[in-house]
Amino acid sequence: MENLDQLRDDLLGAVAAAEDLTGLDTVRVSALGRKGRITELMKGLGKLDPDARRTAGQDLNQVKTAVADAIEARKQALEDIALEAQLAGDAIDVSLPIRPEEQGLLHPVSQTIDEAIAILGEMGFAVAEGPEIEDDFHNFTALNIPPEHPARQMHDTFYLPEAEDGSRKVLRTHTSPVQIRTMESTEPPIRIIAPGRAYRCDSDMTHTPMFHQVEALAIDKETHFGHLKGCLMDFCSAYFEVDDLPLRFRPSYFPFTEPSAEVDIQCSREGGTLKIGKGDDWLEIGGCGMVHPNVMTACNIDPEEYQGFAFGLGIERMAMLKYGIPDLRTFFESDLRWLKHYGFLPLEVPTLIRGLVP
Ligand code: 2NL
Repeated sequence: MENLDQLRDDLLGAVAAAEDLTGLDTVRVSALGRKGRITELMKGLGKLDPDARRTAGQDLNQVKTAVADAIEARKQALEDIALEAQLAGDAIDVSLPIRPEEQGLLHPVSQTIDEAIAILGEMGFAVAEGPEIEDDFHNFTALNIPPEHPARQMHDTFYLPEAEDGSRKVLRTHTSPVQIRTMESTEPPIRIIAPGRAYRCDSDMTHTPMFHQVEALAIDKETHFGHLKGCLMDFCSAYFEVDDLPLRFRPSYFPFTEPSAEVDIQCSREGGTLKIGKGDDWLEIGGCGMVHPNVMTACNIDPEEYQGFAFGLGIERMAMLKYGIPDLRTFFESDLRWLKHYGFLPLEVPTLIRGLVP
């Protein structure tokens, strides 16, 4: 058993030299496996006489334990190294710049509503909101549009299924019911705007079944048509970014205002390009008037004590005119190329520099 020292040194050297777990296992099998060198020597012990067997057995066991311990220690070390390497590979470098992210853009309708709110907000109007599914009273009756009034047919109303009491709710055909609700619940003075969606069963080149309006309402003891004119003039100059933009008020009819007018802005169509504020042409942008006494009464406001003005503008039309969008129907096709072209960065509010700073 002289060569036991040699055998131990050999095996311990091989264990130390193993560079990975597979290599280490090969060493283990060659030493302690079924045909390993130590195992073979163990088998040979039986041929020795008892005294020699005892000493040789003890010596061999020491070698076996030393080799097994060395394998276990090396295995631990190799596993630690492997874990370290994996952790180093998986590490997140928080100093790396982020991957470029898709930047969403604001739809021109949202941008135009934001601009209208900013301008009219600066003039003292608060934003009011209300349901898009309305009852007949708030959408029609309170607005001086009684049953059988021709304006009901004109409105191309979307009706919801009939309720048990025979009443039918509607998709609001304008944002006016928001103002009706405010008048019902608020003591004048009132200064509100109602931007939002409206619905009419109408679809062609210049109409979509869902569209957007912003309406304004001002009620006080001495509110008069001069206030309405001044308000619309200031709004249009700020929105279209044209100083002293000429406006024209054309007599018209709405059931909810008296007198009523349509509002035109001056423009030129020379050479096929539209220029706002120049030339001798006119372009309609909305309607307005003094709130009809019947509307006041329907909302429990005494028309002998208070009077007010209202106006309504079409958002899509305002956006098309300012941003040169030729076709209304493209607004709601959800074409990402269109939105990339006409969309706005979320914090871009170009008109406000001129509109809000005198
Ligand atoms: C248009 C015309 C208009 C109103 C809307 C209104 C609301 C109440 C009372 C009285 Cl609660 N009037 N709104 C008044 C005149 C015209 O809109 O052509 N819009 C695009």
